[in-house]
Amino acid sequence: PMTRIASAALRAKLTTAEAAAALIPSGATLGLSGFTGSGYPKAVPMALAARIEAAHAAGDPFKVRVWTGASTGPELDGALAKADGIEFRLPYNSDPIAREKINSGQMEYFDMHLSQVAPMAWQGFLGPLDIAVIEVSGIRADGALIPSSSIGNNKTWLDRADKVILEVNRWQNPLLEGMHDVYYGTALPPNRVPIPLLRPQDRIGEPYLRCDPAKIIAIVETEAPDRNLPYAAPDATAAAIAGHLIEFLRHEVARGRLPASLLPLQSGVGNITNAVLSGLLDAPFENLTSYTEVIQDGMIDLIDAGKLTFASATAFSVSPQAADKLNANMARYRDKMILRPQEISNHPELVRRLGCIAMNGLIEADIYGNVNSTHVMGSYIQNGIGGSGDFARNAYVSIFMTPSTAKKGTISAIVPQASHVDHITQDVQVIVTEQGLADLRGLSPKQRAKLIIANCAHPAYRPMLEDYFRRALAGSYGQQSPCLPCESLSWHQRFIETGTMQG
Ligand code: 0RQ
Repeated sequence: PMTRIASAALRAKLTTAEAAAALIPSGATLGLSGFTGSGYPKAVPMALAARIEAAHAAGDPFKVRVWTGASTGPELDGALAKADGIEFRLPYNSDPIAREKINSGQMEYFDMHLSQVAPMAWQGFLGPLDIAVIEVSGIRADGALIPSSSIGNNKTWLDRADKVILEVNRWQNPLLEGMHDVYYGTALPPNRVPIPLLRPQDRIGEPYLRCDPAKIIAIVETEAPDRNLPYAAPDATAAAIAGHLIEFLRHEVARGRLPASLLPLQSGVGNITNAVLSGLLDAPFENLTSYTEVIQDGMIDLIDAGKLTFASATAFSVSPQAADKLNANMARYRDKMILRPQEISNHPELVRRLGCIAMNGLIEADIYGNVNSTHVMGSYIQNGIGGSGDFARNAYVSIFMTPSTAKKGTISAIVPQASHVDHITQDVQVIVTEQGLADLRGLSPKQRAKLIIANCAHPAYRPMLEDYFRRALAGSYGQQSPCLPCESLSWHQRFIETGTMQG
C-alpha cells in the first residue's frame, strides 16, 4: 500500500511497534493521543503491554504514567491496564478493565476538567512529559502532521514531550486532511489574549500539527480501525427524557429566551444524551449548530436530515455503523465539521461567549440540585467528570438528565444528599428524568427541592423523599438548605448493605 509519509527524512524513521515500544523505559510519563475511542495509538501500546507483561513475569515491576485526551480504546487503556502497566492515569477513563483496577485500588487516577489538561501540562503543574505517542493520518513532505479522528491534547503532547513516537494509520480517512483547526495562539498568563472565535464554524488556526522532527524517535505504520462502541437504541425512558427536554426548548423559544435555531448545542457522552439528539430529528428546530466535545451518531443523523448545519468538536465518538457511514460520505460531511484541540473545544471563554446549551448525563442529583456525574455510592468511579464541568458552569443553560432510577429500580437517581458532588447547585439549572423536568433557574434551595421531588423523582421513591424533606424542614440546624446529616446519606449505606435504597 501507498505510504502516507511524504517526507523522505521521516520515512527513514519507520520501524516496528515492538522496536518503538522498546524505546519506552519503565517509569516514563507518556502523552498519548486519543479521545472517546477515536484517534488513539493502537500498535505501540499493545506492544508496550506485551513488553510489560514479559517484564512482570521476570520480576521487573515495569509501569508507566499515562496522559491522554480522554477515553481511548481496548488496545491502549484496556491492554495497559490488563498488564498492570499503568501507575497513574489522567484524565477521563471509560475502559472497563482500567475502571476495575482503579476501583480495586491498583491504579491511581486523576479525573480533570478536560479543558484544563493542556494548560496545566504546559504550566508544568503535572510534571515532565517524556514521550508523546500520537496517531496521525499522514505526514506531509514538510513534516507537518495530518491529525487523525481526534485532536485532544496532541498539540500540547507534541510540544511538551522530550521525544515523539508517531503511528501513521492508513485506516483513517484521507479526507480528514483539512478538517482540523489547530490554534497556536494560546499563551501563559500574563500574556494571554482573547481567543478570536465568535461562531462554531470559525477557523482560527491551521489544519496541521507542528512537530520538531529532531524529537521523533520512531514512526510506525498501522491500518487499524478506531474501536468505538455502539450506542443503545433509545428506549421508552430515553424517549421520554428527550420529549420533556424538547418541550422545554420549544417553550424557551416561545418565550423569546432562545432563538428559533437555539444556540450551539453541547451534548455529553452516553446513551441518554445521544437519544436526545435523535429526538431533535423530529423537533421543529432548524439551522442548529453544535459547539461540543464529540460528534456522536445523533449529530450525524441531524446533519443528514438537514437540521444541523455545523458541528465543532475535538473528536468523533461514533458507533461502528456511523463510522462506516461517515467514512463512505466524508466528502459530503467534511465542510460541516471542524475538529479542534480540546482546550479550545471545551474552553470556558468560548462556551460562555457562544452561549452553549449544555446537555449532560448524571449518576445522581440531590434534592437541592447538586449533581454527581462520577462516583457510584460516593466512592466507585464510573467514568470521570470529562468535559461536563467545562460546559455546565459556563453554559447559557446547563441541563442534566438521567433515568429516575438505576440498577432495576434499586437505586434512586434523586437522593437526599449527593454522595459526591461534581456540579454544584449553581451550575445545574435544569434536571430532566423520564418523570418530568425541573427548571431550577432563580429558585432557592427549598423551592428547588420541592420541584425536583415533584417533577423528577420516581413514584417509588417520591414519598420517601417528601417524608425526608418534611422532617428535614422540622429538624434542621438551619433553614437555608435543610438537612439531617445522619440520615441524608443513609440511602446509600442501605444500598451497600442490602442491595436496595428502598427502606
Ligand atoms: O452502568 O451499564 O453497568 O448498568 O452508569 O448509565 O443510564 O446508561 O447512562 O450512558 O447516559 O451515562 C453519568 C455515566 C451516564 C455519563 C453517565 C450506571 C448505569 C450504567 C451508565 P451499567 P446510563 P449514560 C461532557 C460529558 C460524566 C462525563 C460527562 C458520564 C452506567 O453521562 O460518564 O458528562 N458523565 N461528559 O447503571 C449506580 C446510579 C447510577 C448508576 C447510572 N445512580 N447508581 N449506577 N449508573 N446512574 C463532555 C462531552 O461533551 C463528551
